[in-house]
Amino acid sequence: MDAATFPEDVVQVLREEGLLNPRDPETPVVRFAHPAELQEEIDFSLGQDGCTDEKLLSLVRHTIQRSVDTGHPHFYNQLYGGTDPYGLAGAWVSEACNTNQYTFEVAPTFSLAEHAVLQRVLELFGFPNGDGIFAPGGSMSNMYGLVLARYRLYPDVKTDGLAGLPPLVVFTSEDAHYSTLKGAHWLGIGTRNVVKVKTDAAGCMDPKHLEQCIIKATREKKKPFAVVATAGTTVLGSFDPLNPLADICQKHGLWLHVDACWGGSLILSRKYASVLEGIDRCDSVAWNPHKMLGAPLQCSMFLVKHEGLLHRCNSASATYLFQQDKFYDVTYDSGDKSVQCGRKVDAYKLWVMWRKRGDEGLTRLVDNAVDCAQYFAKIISERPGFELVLPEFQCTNICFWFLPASMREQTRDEAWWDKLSKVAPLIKERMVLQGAVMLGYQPMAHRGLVNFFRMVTTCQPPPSRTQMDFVIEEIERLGDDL
Ligand code: ABU
Repeated sequence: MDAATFPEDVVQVLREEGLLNPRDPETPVVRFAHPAELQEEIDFSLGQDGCTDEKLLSLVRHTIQRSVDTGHPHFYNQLYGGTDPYGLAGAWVSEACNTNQYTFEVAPTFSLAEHAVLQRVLELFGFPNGDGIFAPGGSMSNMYGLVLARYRLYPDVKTDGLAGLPPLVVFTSEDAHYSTLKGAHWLGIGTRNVVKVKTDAAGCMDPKHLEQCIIKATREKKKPFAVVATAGTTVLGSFDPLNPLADICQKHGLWLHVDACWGGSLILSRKYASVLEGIDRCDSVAWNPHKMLGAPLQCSMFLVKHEGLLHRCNSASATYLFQQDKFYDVTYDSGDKSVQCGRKVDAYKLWVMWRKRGDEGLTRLVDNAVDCAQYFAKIISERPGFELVLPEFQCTNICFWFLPASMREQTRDEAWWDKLSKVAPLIKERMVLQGAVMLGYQPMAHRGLVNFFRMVTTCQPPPSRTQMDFVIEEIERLGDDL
């Protein structure tokens, strides 16, 4: 063993630990240990002296063994799952090549791969003359939308800052992701200037209420400038109605950004893409293939309809990096469109997956993920003890309560709801300690909903009906005595 061969030794450990093969569903998703126990078990300390390769390899093995196996068929805990094996291979290549995505000069092949992926995605979303950039996660991609919206309205903000501008107001739904709040803080807009628009019973932004909010903000001498719609909300997986929202934004001169980080993958579906109708009328979109599609984390992109705007808004024209007198075609030097300087090669892993599978292969994977989620919803809608939070779900999030036998046929008074709020956390604790399956839970205060489970299917590893049945039986096994 030596430094040069250490990566190969690690690959061997990954193989031995089963991370490079389809998992045996009988193995645990997680072998949980509390932080203090883990610190006892694995020596995380750093100091003057290094260790042997053998010791390091044993630490790596232990790290893997105590990590959550997100590639396990029964990991349904988040809006991501396992990685597409082709994507993982692509990630290894870009990691091994260790370069920076900013110029063709140092990333020739990766720049062309990024360009190819963006072109295909722009076509799919209906932005034929658009532009895009990979960003470190959905929150950053959503922030790009706000920056561009503001820049289009007030280009001088780039040089002069916010002084002299009226208070800018952004609108997003009460079910939307918190990244708009964080973005508003970071961009000097202020979280109080994020107006939460009501959602309807299905969790979709109410266009009428949006228009009322815009009119109210204008009367208060504020400047409405952007709407952040959501295509696939984090908890309920709901899709805001993009055509009506685009009509309102057009009428009032607002930028329409769509946070499609989660639900954007449905653009690839033959059966379910209609939930994204109207996305071609929006100004910008954020999409995370590292979520449903199973590209290795992280893989997030920002797309904009307007040609040249991304560069004009973000460029700083560093003369040591983006020289315009280079001997090659500098249009492939994408770095100056980004807010970052150093930027990981996030496009290549997606390119490898897509090149292998084609649109057809990705479509089949997305359709299967949604089909399985729909099957899960159907089964529990007919199963004693399970209650769906919504009658229908538009994405692969299925939200539900489990009622232990002792709680069925009981009066649903305050004490009953209080008891129900404790059921999901208790089942989740048992679930994690036993390790056979992982799914998430949360309350939804603005809807008056106590803790409920959120089951999420993704493309990798491709889920099956048998797995869905197992989850239902496991929840019954873990929770029926409560
Ligand atoms: N960016 C939202 C992800 C949250 C989740 O995985 O549940």
